Amino acid sequence: MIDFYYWPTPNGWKVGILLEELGTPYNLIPVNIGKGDQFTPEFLQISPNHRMPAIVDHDVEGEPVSVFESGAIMFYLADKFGRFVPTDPLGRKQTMEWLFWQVGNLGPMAGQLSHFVNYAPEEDTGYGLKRYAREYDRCLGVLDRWLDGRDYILDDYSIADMICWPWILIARPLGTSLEPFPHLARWRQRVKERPAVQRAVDLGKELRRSKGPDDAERKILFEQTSRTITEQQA
Ligand SMILES: N[C@@H](CCC(=O)N[C@@H](CS)C(=O)NCC(=O)O)C(=O)O
Repeated sequence: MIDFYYWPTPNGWKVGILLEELGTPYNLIPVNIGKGDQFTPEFLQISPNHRMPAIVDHDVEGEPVSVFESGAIMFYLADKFGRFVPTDPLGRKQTMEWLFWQVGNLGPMAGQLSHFVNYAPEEDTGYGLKRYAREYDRCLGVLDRWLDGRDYILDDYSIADMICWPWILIARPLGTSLEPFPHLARWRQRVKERPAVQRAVDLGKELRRSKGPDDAERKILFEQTSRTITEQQA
C-alpha cells in the first residue's frame, strides 16, 4: 500500500493523476496546509521541506520508503511500476528535462502568480503580479511551441504531461487565456478527457475551502521563515 499525503491543489493533483492512472491502491491522507499539518514532527520525517505532496511506499522489502517533491515522487512511482516513463536513455533524458522544467519554471511561476492573484493585499500586487504573469505567460509560450505537431510532451502520454497539466488547467483563474496557445489548448483538452485525470482533480474536493484563508491560516501559509519553522520543531 502507498500512503499519499495530499491536499487538493495543483501540486497534489499531479501525483493523484499518476496514482489514478496506475490504478494501484493507495491510502489518501489529508494534510491540511491551512491548519499547519505540514509542520508536525511525523510529517517532517517524510517531507523535510514540510510541503505536500509526499508518499510512503510500504510495498517494499525492509523499511517503508518515503518520497517528497512531486517530480521525485513521480519518477519513483513511474520506475517502480514501469509505466508512463521511457526506458531508453534519450527518452529518460527528455523526461528529466520536462520534469525539471516544471519544477524550476512552470510550477513556481504559476504558484507565485496564484499567490499574487488570490492572496496578496491589492496594494502590494504591483511589480510582483506583473513579473509572475509574464513568466507564466512565457512558460505557456514555451510549452505551446513544443507541442506544435505533438500529441504529448514526450512521444507517449507520460509523467511529463501529468506534472505540467494542472498548471495549465488553472490558466483562466490565473487571469490567462489559452487563445494565443492553440497547441497547448488542444493538449489540455486531450489530457482532461482521461477518466483518471478527472478522478484525480476530484480527489478530496470536499476538503476545498469555500472562501479565502482566514487570518490564522494566512499566518501559517504565508508568514513562515527559517526562524518560525525552527521554533515549531522546538
Ligand atoms: N516543489 C514542490 C512544491 C510543493 C508545494 O508547494 N506544496 C504546497 C501546496 S500547493 C504546500 O504544501 N504548501 C504548504 C505551505 O506553504 O506551508 C513539489 O513539487 O512537490
